[in-house]
Amino acid sequence: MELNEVLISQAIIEEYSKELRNATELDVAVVGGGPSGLIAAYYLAKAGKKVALFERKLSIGGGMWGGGMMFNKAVVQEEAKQILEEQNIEVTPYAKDKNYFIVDCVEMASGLCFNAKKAGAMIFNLVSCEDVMMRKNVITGIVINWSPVEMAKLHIDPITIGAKVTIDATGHPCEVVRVVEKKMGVKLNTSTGAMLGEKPMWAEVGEKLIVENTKEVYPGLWVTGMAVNAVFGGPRMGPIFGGMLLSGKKVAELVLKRL
Ligand code: 48F
Repeated sequence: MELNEVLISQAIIEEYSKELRNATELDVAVVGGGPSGLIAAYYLAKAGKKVALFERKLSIGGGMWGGGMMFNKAVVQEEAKQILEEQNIEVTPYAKDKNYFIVDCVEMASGLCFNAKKAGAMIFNLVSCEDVMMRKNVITGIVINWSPVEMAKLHIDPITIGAKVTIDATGHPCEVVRVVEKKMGVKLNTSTGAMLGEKPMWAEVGEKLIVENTKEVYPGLWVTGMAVNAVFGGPRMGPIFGGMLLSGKKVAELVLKRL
């Protein structure tokens, strides 16, 4: 068979366009492809919901690849290890204390990405969420553009994705919630109505609060992962990833009840 380069180009353009067109009306738009966003997308897609995940970077995985200070191993605690095992990702007890489990970051990042896709989530890399779509008192979707457009500061209008639910899984910068607070000037579902900001390192408290505060932060907008602690004033926790996984699972369960 003689390979036809034009046909290859046509196949790519047509198939990508078809998928993006399909993603313009979603049950759930997940912004951010770190551990929490991937886990949320996995459980929602597995439950049959129409889900797409949008990630700014070329690679999916967020803060997983680099572990702690580039030592690419991470720790998870007992409560979260089953989430990884369910996805066939190996966790091994740490010799000095069997309550700490070690996971290889490359296996975790690639495994979570693979399984979210296999569960049926659409995944778009190199796409940034720059805004939300609003109706009276509710978020009804997200506004996206190519990340290179954002990086080059090109004057190009974005396009819009409709979603019954939007999940902010953007990690430390909690970018979607930030846009809502800044541009809509509304009260969020926090103790003061405002974003409270992330606190310094305290793993135990951070891991607890991240799960507790995983919730709807404004009608139509939910928050998971490190964005939770940034919005609700919880501490950071460093390279222990159990809270991220548990938060991603919790947001999926809460959203499923709502949908
Ligand atoms: O930062 P990230 O991994 O978020 P997470 O799921 O997990 C946090 C941990 O990795 C780590 C930690 C563990 O203790 O604290 O930091 O909460 O992944 C967030 C992803 O969102 C992307 C960003 O590139 C990253 O891959 N992202 C951020 N803003 C946008 C975005 C945006 N506006 N549009 C699209 N993607």
